[in-house]
Amino acid sequence: MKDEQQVGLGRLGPSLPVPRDRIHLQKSSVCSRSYFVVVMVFFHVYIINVIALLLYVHYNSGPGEPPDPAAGRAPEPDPLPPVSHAGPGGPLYLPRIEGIRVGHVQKVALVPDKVHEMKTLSLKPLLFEVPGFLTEEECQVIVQLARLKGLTESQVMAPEGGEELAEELELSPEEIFNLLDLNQDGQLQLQEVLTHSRVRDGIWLTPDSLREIYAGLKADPDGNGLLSLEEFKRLSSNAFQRFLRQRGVQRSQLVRNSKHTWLYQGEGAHRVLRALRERVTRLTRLPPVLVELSEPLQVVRYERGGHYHAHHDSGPVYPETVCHHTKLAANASTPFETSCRYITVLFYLNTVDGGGETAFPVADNRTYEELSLIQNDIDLLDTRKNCDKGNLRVRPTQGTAIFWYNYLSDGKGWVGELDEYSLHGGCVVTQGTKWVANNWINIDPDYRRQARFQQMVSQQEGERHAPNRDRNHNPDPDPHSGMHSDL
Ligand SMILES: [Ca+2]
Ligand SMILES: [Ca+2]
Repeated sequence: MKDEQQVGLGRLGPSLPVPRDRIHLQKSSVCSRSYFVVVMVFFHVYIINVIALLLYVHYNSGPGEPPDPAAGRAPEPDPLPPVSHAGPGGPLYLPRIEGIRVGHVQKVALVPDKVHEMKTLSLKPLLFEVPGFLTEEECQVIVQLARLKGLTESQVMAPEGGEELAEELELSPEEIFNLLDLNQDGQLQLQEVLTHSRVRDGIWLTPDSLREIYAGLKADPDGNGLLSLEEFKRLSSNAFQRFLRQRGVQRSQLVRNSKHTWLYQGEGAHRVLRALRERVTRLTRLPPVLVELSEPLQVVRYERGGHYHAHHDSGPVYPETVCHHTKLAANASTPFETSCRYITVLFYLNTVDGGGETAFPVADNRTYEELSLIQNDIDLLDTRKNCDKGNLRVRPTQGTAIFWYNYLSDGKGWVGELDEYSLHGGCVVTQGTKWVANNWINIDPDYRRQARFQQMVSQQEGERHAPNRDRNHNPDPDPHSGMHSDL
């Protein structure tokens, strides 16, 4: 057979006429026939493969669309996938949407009569944009409902007790100094002090205001712009914030300057709010129970001059960290409490006349270093001053939704570490008003705690047999606004 093939191959030269082939085939009829059979089998298999591939591409990219070269790697979802694949008691697995690459567009079925396009904006964090997620009418309904409910200031004017965490942990001044001294050179640089001051909502410190505080408090007598341990120990725990408060604070000097309210989305809620939650479930492809047990919709209004400096929507996960939503199931008391917001879905309810972009200052950066966020007095977290210097900005367009993962995967289908690249903020609104809404999907990185929490809720439901479970479960959604977490 091998010889026969070689002979055959030798005869494939273009100069040789076809009739000679036939003559040769007739000469050794047994081998030639089997050769012919093998060739025909391969030919058929090849044709079947090609047809199968064409059918696959056709059904995966929809009618009238060129086949996507990435289609093989990222299969598109079925049209309107079913919205139930795990009950409160069943095993949970968190599907994660693939970003493929920045600019990649995939089609998603979210509502019966429309196909949406979902574009990858960054991979770190995994961030997507879906234009036309909400209709103009739906946006207007949500704004009206928020107005009816009434909005309150997102941050109180002069917050007190910014240092209770350190007190609760009973840290000595030396221990606090060591925590702040990120580069461990025995001195506190401006960046190190600023980085720390952002842990909780307070007055936003800038390099300039910090120098002013040092001068006012005579905190840096040797005038080198650094705080030594000795200099640091002479300051009281919340000296900076107290100094600024005494001088008087404007809203623009706070971490955020906006008003917000919460809208319940469960049974009995306005049909637009319920439809929105259903759509978010389809969009995120998460088990519906996780979306249903998450925070209500937060609606935020930024007036002209409003902003929200860059922050993470969720806190880092330490072994002691508990989530707000599973606190009761955790059965533990700890000062480390966070919102555990696995995904943020942000909806633009109007097109803003000027400014108001959502900034992701370190999106797709090669590295993430806390200290390098403030360099040469340029603070990338400052959305009043430096929005134009970050890596990515999204313009607010009515009806568009963007969403991103605040946590990485643990590689086993559950929540991993906080994704530090998910740092984001609202740039200052220079013209008009900005209306946005947020849906946060709360998931406990501790799988067993999440499971226990869901079990508790379903037991409660069984006992009360009440149709309005979200009201029972979330009697007061405002505790969620406690941390530096609301957009
Ligand atoms: Ca230092
Ligand atoms: Ca000094």
